[in-house]
Amino acid sequence: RPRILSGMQPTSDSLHLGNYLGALTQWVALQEHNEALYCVVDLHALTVNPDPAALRERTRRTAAQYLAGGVDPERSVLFVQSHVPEHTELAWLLSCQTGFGEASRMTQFKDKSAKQGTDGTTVGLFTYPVLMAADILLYDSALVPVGEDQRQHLELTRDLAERLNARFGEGTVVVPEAHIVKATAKIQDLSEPTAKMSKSNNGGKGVVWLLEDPKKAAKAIKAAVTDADETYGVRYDPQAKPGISNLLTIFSAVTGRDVDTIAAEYDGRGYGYLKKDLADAVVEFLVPFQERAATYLADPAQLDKVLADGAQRARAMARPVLSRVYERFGLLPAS
Ligand code: AQP
Repeated sequence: RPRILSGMQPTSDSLHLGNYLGALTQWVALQEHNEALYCVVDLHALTVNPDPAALRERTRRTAAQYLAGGVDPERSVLFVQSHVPEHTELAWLLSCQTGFGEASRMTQFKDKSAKQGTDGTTVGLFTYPVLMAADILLYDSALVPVGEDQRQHLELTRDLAERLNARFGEGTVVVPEAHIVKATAKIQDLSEPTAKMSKSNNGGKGVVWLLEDPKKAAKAIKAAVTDADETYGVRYDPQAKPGISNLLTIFSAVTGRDVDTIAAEYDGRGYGYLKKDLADAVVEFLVPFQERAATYLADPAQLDKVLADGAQRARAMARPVLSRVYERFGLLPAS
């Protein structure tokens, strides 16, 4: 069975609808027929210098949301990145194979460092994609389900994997593929539909948080920016109608109904009807999701047990891969 790996950063109290539709739903689908590993990438979150107590809390909250979204810890390996030290060990080897210029070209680094300035930007933010490559290559992962914003990092991972195989011999690492489901790969911000919905965007006004009061989510949907083009109407056209198209994408993803069918149903009726029914559909999804998350969060000891078990299984998979790569690099075995 092919190996799958993916993760999210515990950088906010709640994941958002973009994380859910772009990544988490794919994770759940893929765990059916693959050997899946899903981690909370807490080491990545250190790049934003979080408050320690908040990081601890958010790590558990993120894991609880994976479970609430349907990640099954019996079938998938659910763990916390820092519990498997092999991630950082492999990252060092990869950082010695990554060009400075190559890392400098990562658009996410360029965007985030431009906002933070030279002194506010850490070396950790710069090497973030190298650690991400280590996360993936450490498990011989074949497939990596992510949203569109991670495509460039995946390309870097593939380049590194090919470089290692060329330099140290075929089979040093597995070259992974990105798994990006086009329909939901980029959920846009509701108040700014040309920008992606993001944990760190726009004061959160156009973000649907999975753990927020569903009434607030409904309000954000009803206040969504729609399009001021002359061709008033409901149709899927991301170029001309980014706001409406984004609402249709979300509607389709949460109800499982086809985008064009939904568009036809609301065309000619005014945007208010579409927004109201979408708000209801999202609330209908959020309420049971939040109940499930609350159950997992009510028993942190049990949650920690699930994560400890996952870490043990992940380490057992990581060790032989790391030993193989160490050996190929010419590092002398300890015994
Ligand atoms: N808007 C989105 N639409 C579809 N997929 C998305 N993802 C994120 N935003 C969208 C996917 O969710 C996963 C989360 O990865 P992450 O925790 O590393 O966070 P990120 O990519 O940095 O996402 P955020 O939430 O938008 O945070 P910031 O504000 O820090 O950029 C990934 O698979 C991502 O593709």
